[in-house]
Amino acid sequence: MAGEYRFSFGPWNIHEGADPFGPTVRDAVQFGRKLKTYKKLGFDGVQFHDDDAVPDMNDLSPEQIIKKAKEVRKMLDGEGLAAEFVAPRLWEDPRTIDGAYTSNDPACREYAKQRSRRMLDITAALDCRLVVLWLAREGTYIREAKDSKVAVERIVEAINDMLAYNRDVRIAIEPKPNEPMDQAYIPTTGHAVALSYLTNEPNRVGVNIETAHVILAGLDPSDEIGFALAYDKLFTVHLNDQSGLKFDEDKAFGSVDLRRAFNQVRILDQYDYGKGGQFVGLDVKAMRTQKKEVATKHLSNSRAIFLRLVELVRSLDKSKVKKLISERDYEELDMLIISHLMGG
Ligand code: XUL
Ligand code: MN
Repeated sequence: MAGEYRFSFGPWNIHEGADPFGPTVRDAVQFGRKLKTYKKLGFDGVQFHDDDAVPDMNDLSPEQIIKKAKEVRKMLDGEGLAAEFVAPRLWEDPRTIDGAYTSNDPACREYAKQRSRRMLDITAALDCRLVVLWLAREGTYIREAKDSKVAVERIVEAINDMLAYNRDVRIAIEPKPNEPMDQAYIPTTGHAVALSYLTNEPNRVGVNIETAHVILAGLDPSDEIGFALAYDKLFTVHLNDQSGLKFDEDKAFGSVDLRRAFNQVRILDQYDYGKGGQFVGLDVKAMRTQKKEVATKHLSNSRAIFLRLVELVRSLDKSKVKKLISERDYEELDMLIISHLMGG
């Protein structure tokens, strides 16, 4: 059963434990050493930010960037790994303080455009066909700071530029309602799907649904997945968990609400997620309290929980479910699911 799904995570998921109120608590793990842990933990795909692949890329020429990315590609080959996606890191540079594609400053918007093109060069050099676009600072702290109609048009323009620049990629927008901004312009799956139809090639633009982001928007992750599937827009997922409406926690998958995780696995499995080559992507953080030697358990545990839930999804008595639905006995259906999750 385990072989039916392929899993991925990003190198940022093995991290030093800094948070907004405290410094790092674990030594940094060098990129090459991180790559060596993937297979051991049961993962086949690597998610990249552009500068995870090519650090300090702003100081390099386009040719140097491509050369470095090709070296990373060789490292991946050596480990038997694939690059699942590349995402432009558009939230750390001083030129992205007020947003990237939606910045009010034309010079900053130009920086974002050029950086996105370099990201696409890296994507090609890694032999990768998927881009993830987390629109981190494309929003506002106060509504009056930007024009929301113009902002959407600028995001569309930026996506069109990327679609034209690298014709091999598809772009998965990763919606998030807030953090770091007070209010993001593309907060939900529905916004991302609608935006795709404003672009020049809607069939090349879809979504990456992250559990925690959906919960922060007050929505249900499995329903958001269903919405994206109905539009054939589910290009990838970022599974994790989240305890209520607070900062983005990126907890291990299923660790807060097992039933909510079960329902995400249920809809993915029901509609053959992964059969088209999609990875089960995780975006999870180790607790800050975790010691270095055991700071990858959040990854292996999330994967194990996903696979245990696949078994539970498949062993659920479908005819009983059908019967209870036809009788409209949802109290009994509720009990059936809870009993099943509790071991029968
Ligand atoms: C931020 C987030 C990002 C994206 C990739 O909340 O989830 O790490 O997944 O840029
Ligand atoms: Mn994410």
